[in-house]
Amino acid sequence: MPTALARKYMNSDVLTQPAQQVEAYLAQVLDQRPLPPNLREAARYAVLGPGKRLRPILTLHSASAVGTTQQQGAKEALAAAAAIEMIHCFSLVHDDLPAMDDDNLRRGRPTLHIHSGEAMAILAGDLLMGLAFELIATALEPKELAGRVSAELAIATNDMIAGQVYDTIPDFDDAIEPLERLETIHRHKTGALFQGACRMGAICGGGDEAEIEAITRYAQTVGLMFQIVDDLLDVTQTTEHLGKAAGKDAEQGKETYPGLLGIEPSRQEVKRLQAEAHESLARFDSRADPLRELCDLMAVRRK
Ligand code: GRG
Repeated sequence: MPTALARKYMNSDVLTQPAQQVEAYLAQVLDQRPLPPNLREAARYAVLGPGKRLRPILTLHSASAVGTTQQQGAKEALAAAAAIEMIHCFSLVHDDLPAMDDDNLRRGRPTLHIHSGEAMAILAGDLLMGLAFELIATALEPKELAGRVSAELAIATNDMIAGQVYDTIPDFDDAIEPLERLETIHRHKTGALFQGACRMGAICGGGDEAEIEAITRYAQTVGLMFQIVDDLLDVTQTTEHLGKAAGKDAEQGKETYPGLLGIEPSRQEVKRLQAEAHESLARFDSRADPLRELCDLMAVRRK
C-alpha cells in the first residue's frame, strides 16, 4: 500500500500535468510521422503505455527552474522531454528482449516482443532512438540550441548503453570494490538519462553555466536515489504491484544496494541523497519547487 505521503505526491500536479502534456505530444509525433502501420502500432505500444514519465517531467521542471518566464524555451523543452522519453522507451524495449533481460511484463502489460514479435521490437526500439534525434533536429530553434541539446541526448544515450554493458556484460578491473562497481553501473544505466533529462531542460530554459551545473548535481543525486529505491522495491514489492518482474536482481545474482548495504542502511542512503538533492537546488527560488517535490516523491515512491 502506498503511504499517505506517496499517495499525495502521485496525484500531485507536479507529476500529472507535465506527464499529460508529454503524452499528448508523443502521440502527435508518432501519429504524424509517415511509418508503416505495424511499426507505428508497435512504437505507440512501447511509448504510450502507462509509464511514470519521470525523465520528461524532470526536463520540463528543470526548464522552468531556470527560465525567466514560463514561456522561455517551453516549446523546445517539450520536444526535448518527448525525446528523452523515447530514448527511455527504446531502452526498456531492448532491455526486455530475450537476448537481454528476457522479460514478458512491462508497465503491467506484455512486453513489446511478446506483443509484436522480436524482430518488430528490435526495429521499434531502433526507430525510437532515431525519432528522438529527428525531433531535436527538427523542432528546436535556433539550430545552435538543437546541436547543443542533441549532444546532451547522445551523451546520455551512450552512457546508458555503457551502463547496460557494465551491468550485463561486465569488464571491471578486479581491484574495483563492489560498491564502486554498483555505483558505476547505476550512474550510467539509470543516472545518465536523469542527467540528460535535467541538463536538456536547463539548457532549453536558458540557464547559465552555474545553474546548469547545479541542476546537473541535482540530477546525479536523484538518479542514484531513484535506483536505490528501485533496488529496494525489487525486494520489498510484488510483481503484480510493480507491473514488472520483482525479485529479479536476486534471481540473477545481481549486486544491489540492499544486497551490499542491507535494507535499512539503503533506506538511510535514500534519505541522505534526498537531502543532498535539496541542497543542490539552494540557489534557486520557488520556480524549482516542482523539482524539490519531485525528489521527495521519488524518495517515497512505491512503484
Ligand atoms: C538496452 C541500451 C539498453 C539499456 C537498458 C533501461 C535499462 C537500460 C534497463 C531496464 C532495467 C532497469 C532496472 C533499468 C534501470 C532504470 C530503470 C529503473 C528503469 C525503469 O524506469 P521507470 O521506473 O519506468 O521510470 P517507467 O515504466 O515508469 O517509465
